Amino acid sequence: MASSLTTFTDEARIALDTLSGRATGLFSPSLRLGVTGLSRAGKTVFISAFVHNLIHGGRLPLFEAQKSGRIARAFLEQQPDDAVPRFQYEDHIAALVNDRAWPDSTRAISELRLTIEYESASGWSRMFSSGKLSVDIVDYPGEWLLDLPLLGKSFADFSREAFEMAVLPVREDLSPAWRALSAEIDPNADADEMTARRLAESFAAYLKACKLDERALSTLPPGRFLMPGDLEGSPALTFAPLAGLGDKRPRPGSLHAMMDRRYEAYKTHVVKPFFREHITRLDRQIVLIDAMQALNAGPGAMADLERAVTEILSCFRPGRGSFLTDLFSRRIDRILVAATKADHLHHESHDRLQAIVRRLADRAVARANFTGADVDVVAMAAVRATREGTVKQGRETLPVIIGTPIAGEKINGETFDGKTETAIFPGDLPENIDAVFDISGPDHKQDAVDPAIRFVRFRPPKLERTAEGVTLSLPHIRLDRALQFLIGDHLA
Ligand SMILES: Nc1nc2c(ncn2[C@@H]2O[C@H](COP(=O)(O)OP(=O)(O)OP(=O)(O)O)[C@@H](O)[C@H]2O)c(=O)[nH]1
Ligand SMILES: [Mg+2]
Repeated sequence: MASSLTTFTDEARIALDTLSGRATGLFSPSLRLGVTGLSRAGKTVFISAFVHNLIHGGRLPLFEAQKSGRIARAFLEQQPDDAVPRFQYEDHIAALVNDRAWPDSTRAISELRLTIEYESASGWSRMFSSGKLSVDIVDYPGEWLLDLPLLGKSFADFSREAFEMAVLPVREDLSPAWRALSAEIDPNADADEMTARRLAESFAAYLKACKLDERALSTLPPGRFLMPGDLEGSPALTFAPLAGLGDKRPRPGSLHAMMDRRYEAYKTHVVKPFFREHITRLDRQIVLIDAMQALNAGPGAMADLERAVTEILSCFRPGRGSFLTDLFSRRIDRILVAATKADHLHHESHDRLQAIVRRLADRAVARANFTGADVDVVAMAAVRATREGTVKQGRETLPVIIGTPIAGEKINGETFDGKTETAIFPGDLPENIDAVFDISGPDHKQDAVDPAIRFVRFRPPKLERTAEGVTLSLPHIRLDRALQFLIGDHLA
């Protein structure tokens, strides 16, 4: 099956890439870390905090090399791939630290190289190893990842699945315009650019509605329809699934033939290069998820999140017999599934959040045809925007979180101005994790889990300065645990 999906040149190129990667690895060992997550999951904030804490010697007690004082210095170096834009680290940090503002949404791929000079823990390795590790961090829009399964699907498969999904209860009312338009069009008619465009626009509008809506669905290929990057308005995106194709071969010159050809071109020129140049070369991966939002929306959204994590895992470490297996040049050996933004909860709920993510990841691993790699989970906040405190209410003492809500955020009818610090009781996660996943409940689209969880988005924290006026590194929750899992063993 693989030969139909990847040409000889692809394989030769991947093999060469791997060889040259290994050769350079001899001089300065490098580790490629992929940071994945659907939009707004916290990728850009995570990368910025990761680098900032290493460069500025942040408080990282669970990151062994730092704790034992073996890191001599960490600094940014030129990235290895000149054709990929550089991750705008300085801009993001300036926004976070000086303006207390979160970075803007990411539209395209970018990369950064962080080099760490360290002293090995064992005397034996100290004699032989350079004591230098380069970590190449790749940031990309998470939607693009959901395209990878398309590599194994024909245009007929893609069309059939798209129409099947469009009538699921959770999507039915978002897709009628596109389905009605498709029903009017005869795939066997002569190819016509305007028809192709109308169909593609209508299909893209439906996908956007699935994502924008509070339903926040994630299985929405093709990914570039949502996040076109540099392909905005390109003919490569002017295709759409067609109804009622069955097993018929397209008549040359028909709309069916044109759509089929463009779909194949999308796979060859968009999906495969992204996969080959970025995904197959990763060594490690962190999958960031915004579990808080899904928890808030109820078990239906949790099921959707679980499906997305399952799809992602099956792409990264496919089991034997998967069409993706042969494309990998390196093997991803560790994957961290991280629930971000834990600073929205009091620490008493962090363990529960972590238990929920663990359950989700365990089930995704079991469902994906997934082999080999270590999977760990963590509930964390790359940047901690809140502190904890207590508030007395009558005889009760309530655990609260204290921070500066972003201007315009509302709670109990009060609108915040973006300047005032406020104490908020965020509510607790339920003790019984099963309830979070139970979609058989009567009210699974509503806040069945805990209507009492209250969300406000906070501004980034105000950084403290030392007596000498030096700004301290960004505070976090368990970022050190994530670092230890992702790179700790390479600094042993
Ligand atoms: N309190 C808190 N908020 C966070 C944290 N990380 C992310 N956020 C919030 O989530 C938003 C999105 O974070 P980003 O890092 O931009 O998300 P992203 O995954 O890069 O999103 P795209 O670039 O749109 O794909 C931010 O604007 C913050 O409001 C965190 O550690 N703590
Ligand atoms: Mg981003």
